[in-house]
Amino acid sequence: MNFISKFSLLAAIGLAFVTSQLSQASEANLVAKAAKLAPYQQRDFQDEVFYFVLPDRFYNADTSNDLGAAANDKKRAVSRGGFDKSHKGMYHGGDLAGLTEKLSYLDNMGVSAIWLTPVLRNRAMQAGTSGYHGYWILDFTEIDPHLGSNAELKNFIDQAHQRNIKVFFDIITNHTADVIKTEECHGKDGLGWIVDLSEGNDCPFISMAQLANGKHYSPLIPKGDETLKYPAWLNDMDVYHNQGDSFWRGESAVRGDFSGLDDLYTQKASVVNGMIDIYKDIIAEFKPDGFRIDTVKHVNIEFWQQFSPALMQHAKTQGIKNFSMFGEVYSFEPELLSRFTTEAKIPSVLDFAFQGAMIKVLVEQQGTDVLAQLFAKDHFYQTEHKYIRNTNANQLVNFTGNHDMGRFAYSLKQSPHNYPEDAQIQRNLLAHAMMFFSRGVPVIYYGDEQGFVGDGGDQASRQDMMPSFVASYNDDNLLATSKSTADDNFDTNHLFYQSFAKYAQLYQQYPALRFGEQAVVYSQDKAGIFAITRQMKATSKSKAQNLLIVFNTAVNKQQLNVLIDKVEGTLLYRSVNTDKTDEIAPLSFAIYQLN
Ligand SMILES: [Ca+2]
Ligand SMILES: [Ca+2]
Ligand SMILES: [Ca+2]
Ligand SMILES: [Ca+2]
Repeated sequence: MNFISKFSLLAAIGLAFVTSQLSQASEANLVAKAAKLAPYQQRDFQDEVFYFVLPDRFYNADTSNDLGAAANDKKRAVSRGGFDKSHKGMYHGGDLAGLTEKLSYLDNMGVSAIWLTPVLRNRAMQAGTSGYHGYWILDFTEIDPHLGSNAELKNFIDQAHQRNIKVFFDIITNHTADVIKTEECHGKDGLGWIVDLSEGNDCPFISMAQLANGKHYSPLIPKGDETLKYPAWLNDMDVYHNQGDSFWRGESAVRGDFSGLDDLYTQKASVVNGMIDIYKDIIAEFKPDGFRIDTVKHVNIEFWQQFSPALMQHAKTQGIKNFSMFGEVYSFEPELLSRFTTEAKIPSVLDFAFQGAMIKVLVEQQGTDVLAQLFAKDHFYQTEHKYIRNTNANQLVNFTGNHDMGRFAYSLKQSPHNYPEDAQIQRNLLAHAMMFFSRGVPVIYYGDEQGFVGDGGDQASRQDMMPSFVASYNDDNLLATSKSTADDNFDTNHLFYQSFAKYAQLYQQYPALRFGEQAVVYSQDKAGIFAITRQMKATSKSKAQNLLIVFNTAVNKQQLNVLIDKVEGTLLYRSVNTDKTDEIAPLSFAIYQLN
């Protein structure tokens, strides 16, 4: 964006900017504590600061459940075991009681909503690793015994609500645990592999065209596993695609098994209705505040068109007025992501495109134009739905890294720029500030607030907050601390914990940071300034507010007079002080209230 266009934009909204007249609000001028949050029942989705956590990796408050189901529990025998604290792919003992015990740690950081990885009962072991992550569900009616009981989940939600914190469940409709095998790939007993695995560990996908020509698999359930799933209709092999493993492209992305996980036939009305009933029951029993939906891209859009409105309506009948849902659509293209908030009628999605832009701008040092180009597509998300609230980009869910792709700190560590630790710290903080203060709802990935780094994605990014016994975690150099993951890492004095608490405070204090319409006022083709305004009209709850947020992604200070020559406003906060008010320090941000 060039100088003229952003100048005219600001001129058009009636701003006069005199940099020398910027008044600087001291820290003391900010309220000492975060603005008092409205009661959770009344809060909007956009009011939340999310914390995304794998309960197994958080805190172990009950060692009696570490092995999962009791040894004499015949019904749940497959949900016993898989416990090995030194193996990154096994259960580590964290549980719902542990999360409950650590609620004050989250509360004090300004977390207002917790998103848990799936907590329903899993098959404990599949192909040499365990269901510690929760994505291998067998029983959609009860909590995995490694994590606790249904009663303990209710207690956790009660305790969170008493602290005015919402709880979101991570739900799956695409697949169940891997129980179904095929004669062609696994032999008549279904217990091994009989195909050539030299090309990878999979059962080749059979396309619709091949099916039409009579080619098909002969699915089977190994002896003894016929009634493992709950509700019972899930044990019927006809409710699955049975077309072999997905190779992640074309029709296989929707109809193939996710590495053997039994892929539900989500085009069948019985499956749509069955899944709607399962999650209606979950809402009725536990009264969560919302759902994060897994593997959305791997289910046909028609499924979501029925599922999403049905659950949103049901939650309302259960008295959860502001129930919300956001989907995981693993794509970096707003064109595709937005199909799920518009056509598929899911209220929101995780903004992978925002995450990708963070990598480009703060790891790869591309120009801040990358962000302007991203936000220029925000209108794709705009829609009006009959049963769910209208959607727009303000409801997207921002994140910097996650449990599949790895942490933002890992992207920095392995960058060819060879950032020293100081630079990694500054870039990590700035990425999180952009996550909080750009349009969209922020999600802190657990452990990021303690400087966790990791060696990559998936298992390598799922470190323990409690003292870890995993050697490949414990040899990491954590950022901004002398601790390692072998230590307890609930340090409320950690720089990142303190900084995120500050960001959360600002986010809650200024409604325009949550609801303000965003306009990009300055970007450039190299690292440097990126500036946005967040403007909101007066509402019954708050006055009109117009904020200017300036980020500096460069390693040298920048002059604000490149932004505009005249601004009259008040500096509300800046992350790094400079001698002059018309400068912005390297890798820092500042928030101004415009008059
Ligand atoms: Ca435990
Ligand atoms: Ca599927
Ligand atoms: Ca399978
Ligand atoms: Ca390591």
